[in-house]
Amino acid sequence: MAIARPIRLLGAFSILLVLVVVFYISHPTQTFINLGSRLKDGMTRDPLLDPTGEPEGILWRAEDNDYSPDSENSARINATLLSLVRNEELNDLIKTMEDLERTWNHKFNYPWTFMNDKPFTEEFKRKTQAVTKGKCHYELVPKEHWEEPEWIDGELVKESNKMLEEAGIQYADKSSYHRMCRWNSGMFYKHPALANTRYYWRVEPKVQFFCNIDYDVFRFMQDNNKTYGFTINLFDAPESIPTLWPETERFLAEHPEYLADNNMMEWLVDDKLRPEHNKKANGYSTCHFWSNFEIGDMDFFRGERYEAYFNHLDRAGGFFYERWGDAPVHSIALGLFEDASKVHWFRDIGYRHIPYFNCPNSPKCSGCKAGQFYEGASFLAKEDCRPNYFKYVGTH
Ligand SMILES: Nc1nc2c(ncn2[C@@H]2O[C@H](COP(=O)(O)OP(=O)(O)OP(=O)(O)O)[C@@H](O)[C@H]2O)c(=O)[nH]1
Ligand SMILES: *[C@@H]1O[C@H](CO)[C@@H](O)[C@H](O)[C@H]1NC(C)=O
Ligand SMILES: *[C@@H]1O[C@H](CO)[C@@H](O)[C@H](O)[C@H]1NC(C)=O
Ligand SMILES: [Mg+2]
Repeated sequence: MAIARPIRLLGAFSILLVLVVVFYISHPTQTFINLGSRLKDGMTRDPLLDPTGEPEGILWRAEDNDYSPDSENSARINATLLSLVRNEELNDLIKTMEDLERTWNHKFNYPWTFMNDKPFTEEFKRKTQAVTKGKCHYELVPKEHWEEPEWIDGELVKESNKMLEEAGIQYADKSSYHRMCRWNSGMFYKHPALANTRYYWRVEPKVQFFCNIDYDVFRFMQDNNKTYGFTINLFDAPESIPTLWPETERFLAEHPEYLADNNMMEWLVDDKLRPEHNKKANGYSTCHFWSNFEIGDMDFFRGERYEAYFNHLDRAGGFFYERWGDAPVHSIALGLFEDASKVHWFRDIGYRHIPYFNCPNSPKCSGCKAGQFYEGASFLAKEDCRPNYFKYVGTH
């Protein structure tokens, strides 16, 4: 019996449709990751509620490669876990190290590098090395990387910090906090001990990790040409950075050639989600990658564009006269000078630094609630800048 051509086509189409549906139902993770692009209507629902798997592409696994701790020819690349930390934070650091070793590093045995403006104690060295099979390095931060540069006016710092503190800016009157922010902005990658290292994963004491990660995260960065990976995207306190954006604009006017073609400008200058923030920060949305977590390629920071930008900011003095954080500084630089495709959201890395989370929906995770962004007072919900990031840059 002859079947009319349109009916035959319809039949074929239906079968194809069923196949597609079956494929998507049986591959929920991939389906979601394939949608990893812009959320044009903003974030109507937290993407972390959807099933999250591993990123696409070839992933290096500990079962298939040599990641044994002492191997000379291991599959490890040029990378280290990196922590600026004080001796007094030892116990908090150990808990964090145990988290990261359990979920990831006991499989890959990457080295740890600890940095401090004061010498580490023997107890610190003994107890940290006991947590990992990876090699631990203990480094002193040179004074010239830590202390205020000579052009900073001490009297002016005191006065302006007093005013910031009165305006409610946390840590504004702690000189160590300002130094730490400047060091994380423009100094860490200049430490001689890191001269032969390209990638770093920044780790702070007290942060938590919740999900098993079964691939070499550093290799992932290298293989996919990623410059920077983040977990959490936030608004900043505009009072801590009133002149950061104006200085940035001045720098850009001198160096328009540094602006990347596929940059993240819209995310940096949005004035719709929190107009007051943009106004008080003089044109900057204050949105940033929360830098207590970062996995990065130090070649970016060591490159001409970032170096010139940091030097410009350093001369302007806002690390001390205001309270510029390394988070907005890194974020603005990446947003202006780097191609947006080179920044990666590590949605699969369950992470917490009080009071915020990145907690994916995955059987690999335990100890956090999928899609929970904050813990504590409800005003914290407003600090979430992911809606803008996903809208203007994407969910990749
Ligand atoms: N060695 C050393 N490490 C420091 C100093 N100040 C801060 N750090 C480290 O720098 C990182 C960031 O400091 P935090 O005090 O956690 O700053 P924060 O995350 O903005 O503040 P919290 O919300 O209180 O955690 C942590 O890893 C600290 O251990 C310092 O003066 N010396
Ligand atoms: C490691 O990275 C640094 C900085 O990018 C580079 O100078 C060095 O050649 C690299 N070493 C190896 C073995 O790849
Ligand atoms: C990464 O960059 C190299 C060199 O530019 C290129 O050959 C390679 O295809 C890129 N890989 C990916 C995954 O984009
Ligand atoms: Mg902290």
